[in-house]
Amino acid sequence: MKNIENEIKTDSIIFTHGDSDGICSGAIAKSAYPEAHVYFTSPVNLLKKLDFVKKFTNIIICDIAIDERTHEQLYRRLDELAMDCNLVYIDHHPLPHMRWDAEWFYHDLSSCASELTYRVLEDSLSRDMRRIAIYGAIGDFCDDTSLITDWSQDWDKRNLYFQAGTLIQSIFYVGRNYDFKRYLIEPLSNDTIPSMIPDLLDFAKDASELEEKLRIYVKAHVKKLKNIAYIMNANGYMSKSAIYASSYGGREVGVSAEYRERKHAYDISIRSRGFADVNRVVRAVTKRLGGTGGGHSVAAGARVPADSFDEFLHEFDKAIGRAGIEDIGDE
Ligand SMILES: [Mn+2]
Repeated sequence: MKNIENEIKTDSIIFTHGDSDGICSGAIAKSAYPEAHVYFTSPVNLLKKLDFVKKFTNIIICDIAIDERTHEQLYRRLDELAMDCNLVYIDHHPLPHMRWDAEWFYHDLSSCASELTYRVLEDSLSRDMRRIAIYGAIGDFCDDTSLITDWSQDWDKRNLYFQAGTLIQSIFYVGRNYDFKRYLIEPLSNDTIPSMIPDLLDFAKDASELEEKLRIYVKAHVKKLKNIAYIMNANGYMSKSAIYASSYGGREVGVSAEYRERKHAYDISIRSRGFADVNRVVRAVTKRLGGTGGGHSVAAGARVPADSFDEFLHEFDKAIGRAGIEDIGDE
């Protein structure tokens, strides 16, 4: 990524997130701009990457949340780029106390980025690309919108779920292997079914076996507070162990935490059944305790210094209790 200008010979670029919704959004964008190069990035790195971007005709950004600390600089940079290129920024994450009324900014909290990308670029897409949007929606738990429900009826749902599951499980399996994720974008952008993409069935099978071991581990070791259930150092897919913590702990909110020695901090994944807006709650609690956190209302993440972790758990538990009753009104 450092030599982005030297590397890239085309005039279209796509930045997207490395999870299943981001990969599907990227594939849909690439179907509209087949010559585009695809890069994976994150909210904190987007601005840096945009500094390398100069002479592009099309810049498409999908599924990257707006970073709270740099949103003003980011807006200025994007608006500058939009003056001489076709810029499209598509996102569905909650916004940090700002509104961007720019014509290049497409934002909707109620659907996944893949659905939004299809809607924004629809005129350049085959109608069949809707099923890639459906895979992304299933991956992001956003498959109950009216459009996704409607589009799903054009397919045999049973095979659709099989294909979405194959894709999503293998994306878990490859973790941070961004080269593999980039490789995936091409066949998906041509609407190749995931089960026909080499390696995906094996990866999905292996991921599912690892998940099954994880589920059994969480079932045996989950701990409970009043409003949350949590699992420590499950050493596996964190978002999945948070779901199983909620299930086997019998609480509305599940938390999975793993100690990171190099950072002397805990990485945390949180899943809610909808009882409380965990994005709001975790932002408020981590702000008080010196960590960072955020995400969506039903799925969020955080990083908390190791010395504050116990306090975090108890404060978060209390705040979830309050948030379930009333809006806690942070910030
Ligand atoms: Mn997403």
